[in-house]
Amino acid sequence: VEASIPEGQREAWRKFSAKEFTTKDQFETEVVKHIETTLARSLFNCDEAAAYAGTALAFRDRLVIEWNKTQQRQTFADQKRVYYLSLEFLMGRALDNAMLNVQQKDVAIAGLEDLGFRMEDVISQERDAALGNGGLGRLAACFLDSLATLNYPAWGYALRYRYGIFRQEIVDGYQVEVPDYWLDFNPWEFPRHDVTVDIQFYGNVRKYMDDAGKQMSVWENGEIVTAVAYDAPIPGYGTKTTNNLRLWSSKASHGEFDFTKFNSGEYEASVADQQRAETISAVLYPNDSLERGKELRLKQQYFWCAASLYDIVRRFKKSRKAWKDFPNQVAIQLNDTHPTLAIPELMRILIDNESLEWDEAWSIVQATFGYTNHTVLPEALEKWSVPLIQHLLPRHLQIIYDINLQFLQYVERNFPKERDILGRVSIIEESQPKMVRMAYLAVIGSHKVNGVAELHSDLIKTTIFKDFVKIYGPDKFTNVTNGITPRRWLHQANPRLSELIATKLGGYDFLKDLNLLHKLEAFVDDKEFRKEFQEIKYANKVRLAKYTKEVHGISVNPSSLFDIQVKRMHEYKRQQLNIFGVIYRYLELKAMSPADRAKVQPRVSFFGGKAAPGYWMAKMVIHLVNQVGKVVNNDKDIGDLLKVVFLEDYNVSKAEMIVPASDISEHISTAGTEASGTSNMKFVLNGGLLIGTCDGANIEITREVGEDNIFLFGNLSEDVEDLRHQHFYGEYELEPMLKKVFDSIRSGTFGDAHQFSALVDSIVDHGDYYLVSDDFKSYIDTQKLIDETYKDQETWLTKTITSVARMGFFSSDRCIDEYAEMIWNIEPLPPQQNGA
Ligand code: GPK
Repeated sequence: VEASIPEGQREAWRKFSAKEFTTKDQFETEVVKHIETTLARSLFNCDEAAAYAGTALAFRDRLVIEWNKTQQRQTFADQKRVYYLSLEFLMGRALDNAMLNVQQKDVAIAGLEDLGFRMEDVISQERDAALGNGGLGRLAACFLDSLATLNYPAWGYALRYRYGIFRQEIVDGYQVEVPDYWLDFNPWEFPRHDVTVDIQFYGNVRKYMDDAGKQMSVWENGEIVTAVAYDAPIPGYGTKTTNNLRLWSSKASHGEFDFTKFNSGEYEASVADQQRAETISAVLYPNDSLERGKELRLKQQYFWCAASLYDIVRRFKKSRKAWKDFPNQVAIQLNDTHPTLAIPELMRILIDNESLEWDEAWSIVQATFGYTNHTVLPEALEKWSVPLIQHLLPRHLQIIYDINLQFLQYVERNFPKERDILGRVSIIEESQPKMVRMAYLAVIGSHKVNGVAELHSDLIKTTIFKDFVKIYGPDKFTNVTNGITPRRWLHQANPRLSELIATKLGGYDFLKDLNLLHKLEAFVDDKEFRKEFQEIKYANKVRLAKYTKEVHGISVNPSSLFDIQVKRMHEYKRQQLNIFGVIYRYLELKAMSPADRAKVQPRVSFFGGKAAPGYWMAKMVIHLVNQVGKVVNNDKDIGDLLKVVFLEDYNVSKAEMIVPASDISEHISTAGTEASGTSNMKFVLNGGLLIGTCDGANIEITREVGEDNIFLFGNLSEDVEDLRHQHFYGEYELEPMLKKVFDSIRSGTFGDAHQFSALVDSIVDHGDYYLVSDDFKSYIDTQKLIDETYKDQETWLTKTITSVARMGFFSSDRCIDEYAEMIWNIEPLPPQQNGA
């Protein structure tokens, strides 16, 4: 029900409508008002947490004003919108981002100082919104920033997890998982108790004839869980466009308690029902690139897809347009296969509820959806068992079978001579039990499928989706190389560097048009600029060194070469290669004379990242890093020549401190396994160089910055299969340098060798699937080259500055423009000059 104010009263509304602060005094008025009234605190009772809350609420009010206007404007313009469906949005902190995007941080710094607080301390009070695992979730967050900045009408849809990704504690060198209860105080979300959707599970399908005598199906008698919307404003940078991120929370359909049960004395049963419903949105699954087929996960996926689609369809129906116009109003992007159930769900809505014919419904569905693939790792490809789907979503299983039937008939007509193709491309895998292959359903139900970097997009066409390229032709498949938002990953994370660049380029336009960075190349020989650039890097290293001392009790010298590998712990990302390299370095140092040691480039090896709670091998690597650190950091022979630090609980806000402090960062996945990587882009943009394999976006980074400005090593993806084959037949020898490392582990140098045997054995005895041995020598040689290069600081500096200047391509703005043009077919809607 629309409830607008009558014409006669609107004048008064406009007169009294909320205004945005623009001055320091107005800002302080807002902060104090919120602290005194919203929080019911006073100047005698105001700590940093309260100062944070007051500041956040002041900025929240600002965002809300533009957010409301943006939604009105977009509704009025009635043009096509994009809906980004992602189970993960790794947003990090919101306050700093809001202040910078509305360009009022300076006002707030001055205001807070006046009130007795330092901005840095206030910002650090905020907990990360950590609704994601790693790259996939952070990409979604960068995309929201770019969509708003570029004025695209866009909504994100996700789940409002009560617990985000677990917090990682390191106890005795082992990872311990601690729950992340982030909702205690979250001023950035708005509960919409009036926006609810009832979602059905289980039940049965009944067939009936409609009035016109047509065979229809209806899904009924299921269990109902209610989805409640929570909205968060997403401000663009330097624009008034403020988009919406809608998170669904689950609750029992009958409210707090089932009163019938409650009143009849079944108090516990009534509470249990409520808790079961709330479980759906309770936790983020902490697996990165791994699927485990749990019923609750499937429930989450359907709950979220069904609520989001209901919402999207409801919005479309208000426009009273014909169904064939749906794809002209709505683009839905599937971030990986997690939201693939949206495909059969939209079919169900169109056929069962709206009585469309199959073919018409199907062409609407295909024109609406796009699918982004983020990995070729087999263990990450989602499959759900047919009996599970049958039980939970009986109507959807029928629809999936019908989609499959139509598809296989099409394939059979077009490839009559190919006997095996039907079994290979069928959505249903004929295993025991049968499985639904979600990636195939996503490909079949979408008009475009994209990979996330050039190599990866080529690989999906020749491996997992090879048959589909033959069936649909190559045009259905495309590449959109990932990007990062320069607002958070340059301006916010590295304000001094951003400012230095702005003084050289005559303003901050580069934050909206990152290709402008190329003009920095003109300053590569500018003495003053070089000096400042280097000073900023040093200051960022000092900040990380201070943190390392305070939090981990390890002293590191900021003049050392800072070598950083931060990302989820995973065998394919090969943190084990890195730590084996560190051990090799340590053994070499130990064997040197003091005179030779004096010539060595000092280095600090930083590691950071979470392991999925059930991923034993990844946890073992964390433990090994900590054990090596314990030995190396306390070895008097070594001193500052080598330090090893495991940074606990790596997350977005820590990345903002860590990334700008690197000299070299490691992106060393087995070639062909890392779809893109995005932290690689962040490190280079902040004046660090990379050591990496020819994998993912490393290849495109090399093309942009030039081969001289990156340290590549290792086997190429086209050779990986052969090498694995050789391992399998035992036709290879362990790299002798690596054998030395293993000998030292086995001799107990880093504690009881037994605890690392599975790790060593996976390489020595079990085929070395990730080719650690094959790449080891090349890795060590390249690290030596890095040491040599770093000694010539002027050369190093030239490389880093040149690289920064050449990173324009990797803005997520470029990326979003490509999606908008090639996949979504949407146009921006800039706010008008008059403010409307
Ligand atoms: C890929 F398949 C997955 C996954 O489940 N989670 C995840 O973070 C990552 N990813 C890739 O591993 C990265 O290479 C890539 O840059 C990122 O997705 C974004 O595309």
